Amino acid sequence: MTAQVSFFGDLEPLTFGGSDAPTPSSFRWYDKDRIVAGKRLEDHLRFAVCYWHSFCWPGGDPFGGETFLRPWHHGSDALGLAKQKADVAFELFRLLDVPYFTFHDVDAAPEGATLRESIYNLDVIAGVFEEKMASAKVRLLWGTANLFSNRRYMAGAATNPDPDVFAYAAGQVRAALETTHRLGGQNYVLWGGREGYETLLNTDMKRELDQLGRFVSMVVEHKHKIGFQGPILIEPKPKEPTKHQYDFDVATCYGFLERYGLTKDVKLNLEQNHAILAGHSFQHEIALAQALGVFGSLDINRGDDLLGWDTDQFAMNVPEMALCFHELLNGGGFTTGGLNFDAKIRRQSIAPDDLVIAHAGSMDACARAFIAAADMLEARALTGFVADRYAGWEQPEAQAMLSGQRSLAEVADRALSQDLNPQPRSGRQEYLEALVNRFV
Ligand code: XUL
Ligand code: CO
Repeated sequence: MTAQVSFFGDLEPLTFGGSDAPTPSSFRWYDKDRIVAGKRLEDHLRFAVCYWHSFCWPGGDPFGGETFLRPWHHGSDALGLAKQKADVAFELFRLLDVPYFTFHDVDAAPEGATLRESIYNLDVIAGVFEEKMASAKVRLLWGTANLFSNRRYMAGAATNPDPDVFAYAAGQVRAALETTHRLGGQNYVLWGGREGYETLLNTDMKRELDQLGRFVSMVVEHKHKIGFQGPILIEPKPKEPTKHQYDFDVATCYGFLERYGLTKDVKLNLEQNHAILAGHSFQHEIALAQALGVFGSLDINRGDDLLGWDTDQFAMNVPEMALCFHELLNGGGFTTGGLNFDAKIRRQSIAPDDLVIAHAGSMDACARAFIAAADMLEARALTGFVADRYAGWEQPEAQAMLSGQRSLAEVADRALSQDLNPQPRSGRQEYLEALVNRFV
């Protein structure tokens, strides 16, 4: 018996079993081959399991240490433990039958004493991944570099007052981007965990934004140089760990990308609970990113309504997700992006199969929500109402106003000469809310 099989006991890969199927051995809603809105569910949802929460986080919180006691966290042979971790990771990918995974450099491979040593370790583990991927279904949705955990990054990576930290970060990102490319990654992610400030008393914000703009531009230049096809994704988050993060939300990121001429190559990786922390809904962030042409991928999770921090729980709220997926599908769905489980089990969920149950439960919730969203879209329940609400703008005179063919004076004169007296119409919010409930 191999190590990975013994970690999850005798669980078999999950299959679709219908709505009465037992948990955790079957999916109830996630029938990956079911055709929904013209495509297989698996090809729509593009699920990814993340390395950091599932295999690296030991279950600690600010008041207590590890609860999980994972065997690969205990021992002195760092590379050997990383290989053991990879065995378990690929076993979970197989059990869940997911098409993708995601990782940070330091999740996969141990940090060395020097940058050179860290890059060597990553290279070794990339070889292990390559070998495993040759006989597995799972592919890489995205890779990324952790530029926030090590104390050298406490004052930022690209935005650090020390240019040598910027250079060190470049060393990590080049290696992580090239590794992502080598493993066939579909995207490359930059989350600016420390790109922000704790206090303006010691911060030159303009300088830091210019540093960040240059850093992201260098990543884009390198991506083209090595022929990496996927987009670079930045990930909005307003706070935590820093008091204020420069990638605050979609609107702020868009302004940043515009200012530094990056909208063509850089898109956004949106996360449910980051949206909430920014004072938005996830649906809002998805809709805005699509409207601005910078939608990339989704980190799926949820926060806790009563807590104001990033709890990264598994997404289980079907009605809420149905509206998000309605937005996603109405905007054309994913291209290179997917649904990455940036989510962790609670620290009391210490049984190995809790990892399986959490992912499977959330995959089912996503599938159920997605099917509802597709039904809603097909029935044009919301889109029909919205189209009708704006129908007046399809009239030739309205189009002329919109396309710049009329001046303010011409429009004003028409309002006067035609004695316009527009009458308000009901927004019918409750009608629409009740309508949505018919689908979920
Ligand atoms: C942190 C977060 C990260 C990024 C990748 O809140 O979401 O895990 O997704 O660095
Ligand atoms: Co995330």
